Amino acid sequence: MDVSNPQGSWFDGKVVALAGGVGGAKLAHGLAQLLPPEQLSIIVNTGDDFEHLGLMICPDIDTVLYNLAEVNHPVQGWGRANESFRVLEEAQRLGHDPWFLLGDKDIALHLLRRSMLDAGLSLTEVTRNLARRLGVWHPVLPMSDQPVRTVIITPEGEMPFQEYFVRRRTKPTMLGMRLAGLHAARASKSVQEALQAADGIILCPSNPFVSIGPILSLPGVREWITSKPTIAVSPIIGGQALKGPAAKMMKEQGMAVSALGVAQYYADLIEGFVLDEADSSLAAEVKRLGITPFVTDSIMRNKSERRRLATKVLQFLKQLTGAIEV
Ligand code: FO1
Repeated sequence: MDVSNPQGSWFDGKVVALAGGVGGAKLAHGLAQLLPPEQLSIIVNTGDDFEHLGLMICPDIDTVLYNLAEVNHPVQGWGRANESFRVLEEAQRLGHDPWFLLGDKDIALHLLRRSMLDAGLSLTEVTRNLARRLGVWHPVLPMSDQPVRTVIITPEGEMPFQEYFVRRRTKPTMLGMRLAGLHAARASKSVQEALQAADGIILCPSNPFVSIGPILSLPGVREWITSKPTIAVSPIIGGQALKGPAAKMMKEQGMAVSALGVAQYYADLIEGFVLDEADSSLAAEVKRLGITPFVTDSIMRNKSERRRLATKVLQFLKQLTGAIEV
């Protein structure tokens, strides 16, 4: 991975990115093309994790790992490229309902994770081990080593996140959400250390509720973030989410479905906000919130566009950290 920067450092100091889902993984990959592992840590949502077929599935961790390793599925963003489904096909033949698509290569990773968790390693240790096996050197940090599980509250009752997201394809109205296990969870030691050492924080273009929200809910995390220069990249462009149900969820929560709505949601955490060119007309309103807007093309269609957006985001963060006294 080319991390050379002949003009000097892309950023002076350490950057922490908060991510979950495909949008977050794409920007994390862009940042990892620019910053060496000592300068970039990625804190990942584990609220989507669940036990399935005896395996521990960690979709957001795996999406970040696969994207950083450049082995992700090129279209869907999650899962592996050049995947086969022999195991799932046979499980289906034996009567299993294959509502959650697990490919053979993906299952191999889940088997290794299962065996390491069973041997008593923490999720942080297991993720570090899996990252190395995939050739990923940047710290990919699960937000917590204790289980925190996102539960979506719908008119039909409560649904575990993957039940709502995959099996029900986000069809039920989201009335709210809760995080089961949060009372007994804390940010992992590695997450705490990364946040304490951070010179700048980036909230990736991930779903604010179900991807970034669980990380922010852990005790102390909001306080660390507010004490550091922080920017967010809008996951909403032109009133729509590029991927996933963020826009639908915002509407159902009674929020403005726009980049401005996201800026308002993060208003007490961020000093800077990255909006797409399609939303340049909202920049003045973002400014009125006391947040510095930065308008750029924020769509990441390929590897070089991930790197391009990451470059812009780091330049913006650098400019803001110069202006903010920490
Ligand atoms: N998303 C789907 O929409 N359908 C699936 O069958 C599916 C399987 C899957 C398997 C492994 C994995 O790591 C992710 C998977 N995802 C699937 C994506 C995942 O459920 C969501 O993208 C995240 O939880 C939302 O961030």
